[in-house]
Amino acid sequence: MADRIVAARVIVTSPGRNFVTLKIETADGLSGIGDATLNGRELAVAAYLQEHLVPLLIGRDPARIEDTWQYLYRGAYWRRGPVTMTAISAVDTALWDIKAKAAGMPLYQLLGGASREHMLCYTHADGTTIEHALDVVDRHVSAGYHAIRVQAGVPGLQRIYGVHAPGAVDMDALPAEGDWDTAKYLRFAPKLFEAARLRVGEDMHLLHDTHHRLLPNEAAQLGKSLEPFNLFWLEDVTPAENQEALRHVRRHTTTPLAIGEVFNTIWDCQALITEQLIDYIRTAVVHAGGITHLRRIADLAALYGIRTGCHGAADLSPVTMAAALHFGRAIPNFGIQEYSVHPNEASEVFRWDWRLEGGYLFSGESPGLGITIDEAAAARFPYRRAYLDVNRLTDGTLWNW
Ligand code: KDG
Ligand code: MG
Repeated sequence: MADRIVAARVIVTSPGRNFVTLKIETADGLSGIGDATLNGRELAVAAYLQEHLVPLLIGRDPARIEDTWQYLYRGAYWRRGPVTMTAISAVDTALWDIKAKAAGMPLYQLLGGASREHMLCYTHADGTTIEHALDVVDRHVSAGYHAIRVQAGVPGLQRIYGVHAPGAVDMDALPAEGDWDTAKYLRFAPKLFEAARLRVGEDMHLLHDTHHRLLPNEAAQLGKSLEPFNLFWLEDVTPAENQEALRHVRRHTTTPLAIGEVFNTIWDCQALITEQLIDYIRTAVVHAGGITHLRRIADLAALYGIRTGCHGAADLSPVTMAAALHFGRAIPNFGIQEYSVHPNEASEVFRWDWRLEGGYLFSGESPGLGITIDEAAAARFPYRRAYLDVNRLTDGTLWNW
């Protein structure tokens, strides 16, 4: 008789920052976990899972991953959206974990086996000034990284997300407000990258994130002005609810473009991919429907010479990183993996077998995803509300963050 799901639990914990994890257990005594963290809206996904998906999971055959995905996606009637898709991602990831454990294989083997032994990754160098950012760059170079995302404070602006409070998560506070002036930024960014390129030489990969703050023509100007500094990619130059906006950017610059950390489904990037408007797709296991749906996106991207660059900020839990590394190891069109160190306390709650070595990420070899959650340790770090920032133009207009 086929195995059955007998229990599914939502674990909300805050070891340095909030993480939501779904754990599924089977009658055969196997268990699997999936990340369900939607930064700043964590409890919405926890409730969606607890109230709506857990009752549907009990009694299902854990081996029927595709059928379960379709059941939860089509069966909701209300398609797509970050809350729904993050919840589906958690179920999907946990079921792949179980299937790989049942097979006695690390997940990448089930996905077709290794296409590579290690994954190129990039980490963040954030500074309040160019010199400050370059000091952080120097530290990353010494640590062996081959690719670095560089962000710096723009003179005249008081508070820019990720730059003026690097690494800090302000628990229990209302959203912090950043300020933004596009003209100042467009004048400043080439200076930052001229200095960064001079500092690191030709071989180091440099990346930059514009965090959706530009209009399409401003994005085109930025791409053009950064061409002399040979960026690996320029990320989220403009919001992409309107995918066609990227046509204008693409026509005017050869700087490689990456987009997609906020996308939830293949439909969000269909035109970007099929019209070859981007070079890297940033969708992540946790927010874009799990391994099952991310593979569909990556396969479509592969047809058009577009590679992956999965979102990997520290608010995506170590469970997502484990899944991303098995995924990245197997697919033919892996590009790069974002890597941001998790808070120290996270390693008290999660134990994983992936590792960083010599500036590359390695997936583990234990069966499944290679990560477990210690529920007693998780209980020592109760949830605390924490919002993402908001952003305003200097005249007070609420702007893209
Ligand atoms: O929760 C939002 C963060 O993950 C995001 O702001 C980080 O832009 C980001 C990136 O590229 O890692
Ligand atoms: Mg980003």
